[in-house]
Amino acid sequence: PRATMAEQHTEATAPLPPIPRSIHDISNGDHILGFGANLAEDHPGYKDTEYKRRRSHIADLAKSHTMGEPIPNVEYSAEETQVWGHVLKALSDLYPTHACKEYLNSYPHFNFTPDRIPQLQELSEVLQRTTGWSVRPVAGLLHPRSFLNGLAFRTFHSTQYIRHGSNPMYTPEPDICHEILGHIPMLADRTFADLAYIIGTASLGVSEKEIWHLTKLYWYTVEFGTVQEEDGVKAFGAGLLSSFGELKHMKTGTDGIMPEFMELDPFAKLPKMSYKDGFQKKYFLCESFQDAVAKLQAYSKQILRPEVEALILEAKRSQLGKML
Ligand code: HBI
Ligand code: FE
Repeated sequence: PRATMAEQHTEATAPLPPIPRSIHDISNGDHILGFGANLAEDHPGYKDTEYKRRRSHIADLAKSHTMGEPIPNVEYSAEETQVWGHVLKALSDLYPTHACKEYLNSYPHFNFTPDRIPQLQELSEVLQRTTGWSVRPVAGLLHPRSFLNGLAFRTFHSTQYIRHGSNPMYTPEPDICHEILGHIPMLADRTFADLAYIIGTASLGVSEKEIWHLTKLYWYTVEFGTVQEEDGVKAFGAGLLSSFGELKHMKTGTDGIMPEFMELDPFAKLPKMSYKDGFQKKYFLCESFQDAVAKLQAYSKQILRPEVEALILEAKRSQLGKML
């Protein structure tokens, strides 16, 4: 097939996409990738019509939400709550020894209990009080550009459905256990929230190639980041904090093989991400969040468009206004 005019542009000459000015410029419904409600054959819920119906119902709720309005509650069933309880109990045994200090500090703000799945609205309210972040419901895996752009407006797009009950310790995609236990407590920490915000602002209006690099930076920090503490390596990435198996793998390895820990260099070419084939083989190890923030800031400075820099300054000024 003949290339269209647009396709003939090289990466260098392709026009950059428009810069979103507010969260309202970012759609939470147009760009759902991955499973959505149409589960693939290898998804644990593939053959379960009832589960699929439930998924579409929750997806429709998310699509109907308007930013600024309360997030609709989901009435979770006893079976769904049981899955949550199972995951919470297993993970909370590991947190004291495997999770970073910042996570352990924020965790009590949320009063998680095994007998009730928290509602996104109440979690969003806690974040608003602690770091000024908000949660926005989304139907599934959001396009990386929209997802990263959301972080620039201190908004975390969160799924609201739960994994299939046949295998409570496994999910091939983000679900409410991953979002609530992995991401939300970290976003209540100021320095971590800054780290996510920096990746977000760096993503505004940049090329596809840059989005891909930022996706990897996000993956190796927000999803699978580790940090050195006095008594060992601790997890801060949500992919770790929401996976019983992977948390143990990070600390003690699997079948006698320890994962590798590497220093984060945002300017370097980053290793390929592995989604499906088991645990990560390499983790990035940060000296501290402050150090990771400084590194990401240096990188972001190099790629920020001048219009975005102006936008950030403006946002800082209006925030300062609010605090004074
Ligand atoms: N969408 N709903 C949702 N949740 C995520 O955690 C998520 C996403 N889209 C992309 C994404 N994460 C990352 O893998 C990066 O592409 C930013
Ligand atoms: Fe995630």
